[in-house]
Amino acid sequence: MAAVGEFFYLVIAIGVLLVALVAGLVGAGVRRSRLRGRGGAGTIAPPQDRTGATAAPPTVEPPTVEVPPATVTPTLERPEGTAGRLVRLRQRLSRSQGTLGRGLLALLSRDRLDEDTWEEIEDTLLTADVGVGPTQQLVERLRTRLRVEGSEAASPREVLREELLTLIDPTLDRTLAVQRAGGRPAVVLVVGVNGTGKTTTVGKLARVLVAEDKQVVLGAADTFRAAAAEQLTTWGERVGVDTVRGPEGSDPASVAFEAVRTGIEQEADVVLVDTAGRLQNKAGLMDELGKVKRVVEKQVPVNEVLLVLDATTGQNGMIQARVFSEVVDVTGIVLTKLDGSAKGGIVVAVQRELGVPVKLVGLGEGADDLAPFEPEAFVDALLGTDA
Ligand SMILES: Nc1nc2c(ncn2[C@@H]2O[C@H](COP(=O)(O)OP(=O)(O)OP(=O)(O)O)[C@@H](O)[C@H]2O)c(=O)[nH]1
Ligand SMILES: [Mg+2]
Repeated sequence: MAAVGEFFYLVIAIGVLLVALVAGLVGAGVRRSRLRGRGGAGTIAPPQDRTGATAAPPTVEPPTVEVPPATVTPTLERPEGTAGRLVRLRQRLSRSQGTLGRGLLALLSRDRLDEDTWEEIEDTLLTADVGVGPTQQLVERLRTRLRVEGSEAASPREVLREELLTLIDPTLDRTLAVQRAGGRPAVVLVVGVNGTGKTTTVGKLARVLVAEDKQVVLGAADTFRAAAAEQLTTWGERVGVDTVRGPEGSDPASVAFEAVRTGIEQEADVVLVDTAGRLQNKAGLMDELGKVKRVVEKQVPVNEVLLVLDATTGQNGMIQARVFSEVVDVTGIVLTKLDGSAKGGIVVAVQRELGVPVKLVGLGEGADDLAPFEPEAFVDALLGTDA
């Protein structure tokens, strides 16, 4: 009986051992799978890169950027078409620039073109900010033509018109790169010193594009002031265009990136990116604009970099133009406030300086007071209507 009893205890002991072993194994398994569950997401997922360099689209969404839903209100405005805008604005142009054209014409129409007269012609051109080089070139050509052609010459108005046109160069390509390419939107970066009219230009340009039935997205990459994004959003809302924005002080490059991502998603034709002008020094400017461009180009090439210059700032504007062109590859110039300046000669000077055409001109604070720059219409406005 004792042996049976011992055997019975042995069986119980083995049973207890087996149960303990099984329980231990299961526990370890659970712990292992828990560990896997906790550590997996953090170690396998790609690094969270706000710029999206390596991440797949669903993981790059920067949490700080707000994309408002499309705001289609019944009060949408119908912007004016581009054709004939400069014609409508011609009167405004001739009011501001007429002194230059009419002054030159009066001088050239004198019976005797003596040295004093030629000097006066030079002064008139320099006062209108045409710049020293182009002024000398124009005077030289006018003198030669009037001397060589003599009485055979066309009227002074004709000669002046032709020579001014040559100076402005009608052969330059002034079209804006705003076509979708490779199934992706065109990207336009708008840069310039503060107060020159960048935000206004982005707003007006959005209207020009909407009038051409283009689908537009705006990016408020001026994050210095909340008011800047607000200003741009208001422009967009008026014509049913979405504005992508971030909180005040957020990274401009990530707002620009998000705007382009939204543009791709919405299959937009164009993404217009407004930037800040309030930068303390050139190094800061270089860093910020360079970064915005680089980050955007991880998705789509930047087709157009428009430099906005205030025509009333004269030589200062020229200095700004130089600084910006060293920082980014400017592809076009927008000359604003031509309605408030008699210094339209800056068109010539800035084109010479940068080797880049003036593509758009701002002629007032009205929503549709932005026009494609047309050399012929500009010169005609300068010289006033028919002789
Ligand atoms: N008369 C006139 N005023 C203009 C023109 N373009 C812009 N403005 C005015 O210039 C002022 C400044 O324009 P903004 O578009 O805010 O300038 P900004 O470059 O965005 O300025 P920051 O955001 O401070 O860098 C506004 O009062 C505009 O109405 C123009 O072609 N003619
Ligand atoms: Mg602005």
